[in-house]
Parts: sequence; C-alpha cells; structure tokens
Amino acid sequence: MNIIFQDNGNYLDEWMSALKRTLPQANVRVWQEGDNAAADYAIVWKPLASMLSGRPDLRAIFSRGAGVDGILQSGAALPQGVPVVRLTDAGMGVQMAEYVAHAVLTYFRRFDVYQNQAKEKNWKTFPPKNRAQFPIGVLGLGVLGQRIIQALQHFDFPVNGWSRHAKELASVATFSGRENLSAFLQASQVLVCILPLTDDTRGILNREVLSLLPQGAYVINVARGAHVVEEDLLSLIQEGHLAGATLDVFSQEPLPITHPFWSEPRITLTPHIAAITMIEESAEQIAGKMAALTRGEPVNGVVDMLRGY
Ligand code: NDP
Ligand code: OXD
Repeated sequence: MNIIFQDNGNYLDEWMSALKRTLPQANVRVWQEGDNAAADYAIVWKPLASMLSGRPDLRAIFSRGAGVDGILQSGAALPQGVPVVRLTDAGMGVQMAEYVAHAVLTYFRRFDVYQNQAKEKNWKTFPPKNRAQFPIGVLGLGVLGQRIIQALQHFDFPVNGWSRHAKELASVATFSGRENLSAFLQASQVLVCILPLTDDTRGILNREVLSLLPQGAYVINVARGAHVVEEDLLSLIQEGHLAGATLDVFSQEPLPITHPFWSEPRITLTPHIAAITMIEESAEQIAGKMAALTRGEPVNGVVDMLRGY
C-alpha cells in the first residue's frame, strides 16, 4: 500500500513514526512537488492543488483535521468518487470542551476582571449573574458541538443549538435552518461557533446576524476565521452591543501584527489551538478507517461533497 503524506512543516517525524506504528505494512512517502507516482491514499492538511489533482489511483483522501475546507477549497480537481475522510473527534472533542467551558466560565464568573483587579491589589466583588438567564447558543451540532454542549450542561447552563437539519438533543433547545437562526440568536447570551466552513457558512457572523444577539452578548469562535466578518464583530464590540469575544481562528493566520483585534482589550485571542490534532490518536483513526474501507465497510467522517462538510 502506497501513501503520500503532505508535510506542512509541523511534526513530520512524529507523524512518520505514528504511521509506521499504525500502518506497518504501508510505504509512506512525503509528497514533493512533481511526484505523480501512484498512491493508494493521501494524508493531508491544506494541500497544494497539484498534490491531489488528476489522481484517479487514490482510494481515499484523509484530512489531518476535523475540517476539510483546506482540501475542498484548495483548488484541486479532486478525483471523482474518491472519498474525502475527516477526523472525527480523535481527541479534539475534549479539548474543545475545555476551551469553550474555560471561555464561558471566565466571562460568566468574571475571572478576567478579578485577575486584572488582583494585579492592582483591588478587593472588589460583583453580584453573581443569573445562570438561568445566561443561555449559551452553539452553532453546529456535530461531533465537536455536541461535546461542547455536554461540558456546558455539566455547569447547568441552559443551551440552545443550531444545525442544518432538525435535531433532538437531551435538554437542548434546538433550532435548524436559516429560517430559525434569528430565534436562536435572540435566545442566546453567548454564541459559540463550531460550524464547518462552507459556501453556506462563510461570513455567517456578520453585522446583521450578530446584531440579533441580545445587548451585551459574548461571542466565541472556535471554527474558522472566515465565519466572522471581522470588522463587523469589532465595531459591534466597540459600539457596546457585544460585550466581547474569545477567538481562536482568524481570516488570516497567523493574525497580522497590525490587526486591530490585538489591541482590543475585550477580545481574547489564541493562535488556533482550541483543539490540536493528536498525532497518535489521529494516526490510529486513519489506519482504522483505511482498514474498514478496504473491507468495504462504512466509516465515519466521509465528506458529503455537495454539502461541503
Ligand atoms: P461536524 O461535521 O461533525 O458538524 C458540523 C455541524 O455543523 C453539524 O451539526 C451541521 O449540521 C452543522 N452545519 C453545517 N453547515 C450548516 C449550515 N449551513 N447551517 C446550519 N448548520 C450547519 O463537524 P465537527 O463538529 O467535527 O467540526 C466542526 C468544525 O470545527 C470543523 O469543520 C473545523 O472547521 C472546526 N475545528 C476547529 C478546530 C480549532 O482548533 N479551532 C479544531 C477542530 C475543528 P447537521 O448536523 O444538520 O449536518
Ligand atoms: C481542524 C483544526 O479542523 O485543527 O481539525 O482546525
């Protein structure tokens, strides 16, 4: 079995040894520009179009992340009928749960305010917020969205969820489709975005949509930077409609040093680390999915090319 692996400059040795362990029979080679030799599988993250274009020999393309926008939007003429398979959880769910719970609790319990006060030796308390009046809205009810919700429910927050198709989830007020987005937003004091980036969701968090959140709402984006119209988010914070935001992803990464987000104190930034790909778990998942596909069995995370996720 021949596998081409795209090196994006991160953790190549770790990936190679994990793949050697999980796929001992495979010949894994690092793809170089101009390498058109046959391959059964490709393992990629934001590949060059030339790596995947015109390769009818491939049996599947595996993403090294949960998102596949970097593959579908790479400009590659993907071989017809070849499945694109994403990571499903693979150790990212718990990290997302930690990240979002941390951001929500920091804002809800004012830990950031108290931390700043402590630097000034300032002993001042604020009244508690009412949890029942602090519903959290999660955009995206897939693998990661549901794991986030599980963590938030642990702290007894009321949760709203929005997805493309109607869903029933225990103790979650669910909404689906664009026609119900306004009702979902109006009912959410914190907005968490964990959607895939597709033609339907690009720029979804724009002025019109974010203005539907209640006055003083808080935004957490752990999905993709291009979900947010950044100047709209910033101006809604500066105008006081939104209380602030925690952002892990940006339309340009690394975030340029001149970007105004850096100097807005109501925005907390992290460098796309909300859920980091766990190499060992991911290599095991990919190997398991290759074996299942070879046996003709269905696997989780096969991308629907029409939906784009
Ligand atoms: P899933 O495919 O499991 O879930 C996607 C969810 O989004 C589904 O509930 C789907 O609805 C919903 N959705 C998609 N399109 C629409 C739409 N147009 N309108 C309403 N709902 C929509 O994905 P994951 O949970 O595994 O991952 C989500 C994203 O998280 C990834 O695509 C990636 O971009 C991001 N991510 C970010 C990371 C980080 O470190 N910042 C790390 C890992 C992932 P339905 O259920 O009806 O199909
Ligand atoms: C992913 C990511 O999609 O890390 O997995 O962003």
